[in-house]
Order: sequence, then structure tokens, then C-alpha cells
Amino acid sequence: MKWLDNFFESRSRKIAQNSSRRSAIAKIGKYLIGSSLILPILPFDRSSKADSAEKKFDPMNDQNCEYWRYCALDGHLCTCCGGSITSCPPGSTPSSVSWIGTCENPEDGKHYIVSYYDCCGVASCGRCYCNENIGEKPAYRMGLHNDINWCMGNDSEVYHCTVSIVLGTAKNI
Ligand code: ABN
Repeated sequence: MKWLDNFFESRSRKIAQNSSRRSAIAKIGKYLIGSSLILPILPFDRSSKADSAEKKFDPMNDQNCEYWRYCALDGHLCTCCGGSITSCPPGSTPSSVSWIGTCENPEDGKHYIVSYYDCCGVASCGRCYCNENIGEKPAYRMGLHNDINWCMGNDSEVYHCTVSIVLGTAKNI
């Protein structure tokens, strides 16, 4: 088997003579620089960023989580699901119990008591999910936080979306 040893030894020597460590490092360097220059110009999908840039902060748009009445709303906006701010979409029924928040209306600077009803009996709408928690208390007792399916008291506990009903100014209640 001496001939096999000799053969591999001579091949290894030839390879070592024709390639240096420096050239190998140079090749790796070129590859790394090339990929760092090319990757940023590849067409990444940035549509989600564009979408959020288009939805500017607007406390008067009832399809935005920032709409003033939604300050303590956790759920899908019925305004995005075929309903309105105050009415459930067709086929769904308002929950018999609700969550209450106190929100400031930027138009008059007054605070209003807002009641959030879940609309029940139709599968989750899935659009315009908001989780606003102004005035929310820690979840040590049910009813003191808003992450609750208020459809629990209805015939169907299936949650669809949430509506917000202004009950009055905070002073009068
Ligand atoms: N109040 C909306 C909701 C429904 C199901 C689970 C969490 C929150």
C-alpha cells in the first residue's frame, strides 16, 4: 500500500503548493462582502410597514385602535366586521354582560364611561384586533381586567367582535 500513501502525499503537496491560506481567506472575504452588499437590495416584503404608516394616528377613526372610545377595549372592532361602533354585525348578538372603561374624548376634553359589549354567536371576525388597557386593573379578580370573553353569559359563547357604547360623562355617573 506504499504506492497509495505516495499518491495521496504527492496530491496533497500539489494542492498545498497551488493554494495559499491567504487566498482562501481572500475568497471567503469577497463572498461575505458580496452577500452583505446584495442582501439589502433584494426585494423584501415591506408591505406591513407601509400599511402601518398609512394608518396614521387618528383618534376620530372608528376603525383604528386609537379611536378615543376604544381606550379600554380588548377585542376585534365590530366596525371592521360588518357592524358599527354601537351595533353587532348581522347574525351576532350582544353579550348580556360587559366591561366598562373611562375614556377621554379629545374633541371636548371630557371623560366618558364607555361600555364594551362582545358580539356573540358567530366565529371570530379576526380583523382589527385592539388591546387597549387604559384604566385596566391587574387580573387578580375577574371583571377587573378586560381580557375576558363576555359571551360567557349568552346562549352561544362564541366571540365575534366588540362594540363600544357611551353611557355618559364620567362626572354624571
Ligand atoms: N372581550 C373580548 C375577548 C373575547 C375573548 C377573549 C378575550 C377577549
